Amino acid sequence: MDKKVLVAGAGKSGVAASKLLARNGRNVILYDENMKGELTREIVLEKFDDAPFKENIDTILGTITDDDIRACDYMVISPGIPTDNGFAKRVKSLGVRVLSEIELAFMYEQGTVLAITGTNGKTTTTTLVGEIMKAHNSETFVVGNIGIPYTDLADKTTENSVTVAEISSFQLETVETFKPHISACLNITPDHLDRHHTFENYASCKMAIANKQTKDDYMVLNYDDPETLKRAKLDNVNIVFFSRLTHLDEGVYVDHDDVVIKKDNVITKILSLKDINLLGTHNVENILAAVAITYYAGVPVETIRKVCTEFKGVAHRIEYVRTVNGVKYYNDSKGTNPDAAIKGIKAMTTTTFLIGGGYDKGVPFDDWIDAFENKVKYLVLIGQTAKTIATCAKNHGFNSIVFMDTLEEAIDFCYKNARPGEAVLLSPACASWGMFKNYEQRGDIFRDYVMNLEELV
Ligand code: UMA
Repeated sequence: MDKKVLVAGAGKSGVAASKLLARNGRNVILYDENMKGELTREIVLEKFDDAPFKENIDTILGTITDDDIRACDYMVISPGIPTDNGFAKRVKSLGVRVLSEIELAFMYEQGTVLAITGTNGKTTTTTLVGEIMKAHNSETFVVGNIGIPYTDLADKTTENSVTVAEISSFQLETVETFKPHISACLNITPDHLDRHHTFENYASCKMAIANKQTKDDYMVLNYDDPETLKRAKLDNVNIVFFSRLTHLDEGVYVDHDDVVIKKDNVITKILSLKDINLLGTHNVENILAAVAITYYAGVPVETIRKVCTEFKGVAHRIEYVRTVNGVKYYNDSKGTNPDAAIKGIKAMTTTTFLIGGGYDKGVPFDDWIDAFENKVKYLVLIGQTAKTIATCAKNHGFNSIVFMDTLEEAIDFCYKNARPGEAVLLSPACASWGMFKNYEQRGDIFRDYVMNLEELV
């Protein structure tokens, strides 16, 4: 009789992996250490309510016996479970292979895979690549760390489909055969060191995305990032660089305001950065990477240009909403702390009405105020932190402050006072709680309200 498959972790990945295995005829033991004690059998079973062949899935919470582990062919590990924790080590010591959820998905993959990793910019780049690919091929799936487990859709792929996958370092710890046609590593800066222990380990997990690629494949790397540049000498795969700062001999780069590609000594203009709605140099890099990935995936330049110039960014992250009466409105509701909000204001290239304030997490606002430089015309404050932020701003010599009771009133103030060429940015530097359910709801309300503002001709 066929051995079972052990799936570790009953979160999004584990549930999707179990369903995939069950509907493809495998018997599954879904195991969760349940360290927080939040799970019960009923809670887990509910996740399988409408799953075909759910009778193929056994659930074990808390403790699992060696015999149960040995009854399994291999274990699919969820990304959140460190591969060097006690449980994973025990499984390996019992002779059971440990594979990542990505690896399982890849067993069922039939089409072309474009996989994107990196410390920052993964989600924006994956989303943009997904949009470009969808415009070119209606059979495009966007999956992975972005929030949709790859195993949710892997067995729906076909010879003609394209899977665009955002891949984290956690997911790359245990890949064996995973082989994207095009991989990308956008940048590598220290992150998740509690999990990977050293920067070198973390970097090699990221670069593992290319381990199984061959000379028929491409790896897209950031020429401007010293850590990706340093690791670019790979013999197994064709390297394609992108650069914001250097005119490359071959690759995708910025020439004045144009994004161009140079290949076999021929330079082709892809698009003008003036036509892009995304703000910030980090987003220029994301666009360059997306252009490189999709160009090498065979998408015509016109399609790449069209989608890039229409792309509004990932929701709630310096997301361009609309231009009303010559004023551009941006939703950066994801700016839920001063660090994140600093990126928001730094990305602005024009005089800005900044809407801030919200739930009080007791953090200092000094660095955020310092980042205003001379760009902020008015700071429009709402929420619990309004007074604290105002005091801090005044201490830093910034006095153009108004208080509003609601987000809608704050938008109205900006609408009435901003002049053509100026911008309005919601980037609160605070959590939304108290006024909103979460930052998504705050951003949605901002976007909806702005979409309904009247254009005065
Ligand atoms: N668990 C154990 N033992 C452990 C740790 C966890 O049994 O030692 C159990 C928990 O009790 C829980 C389950 O594992 O029930 C959770 O599994 P998980 O943490 O892997 O979470 P998923 O819901 O499967 O979500 C994962 C990714 N989470 C992590 O990598 C931590 C999601 O990325 C991803 O969107 C999703 O798969 C779909 O692919 C999130 C993330 O924070 C957004 N990613 C990191 C990042 O972006 O920086 C890497």
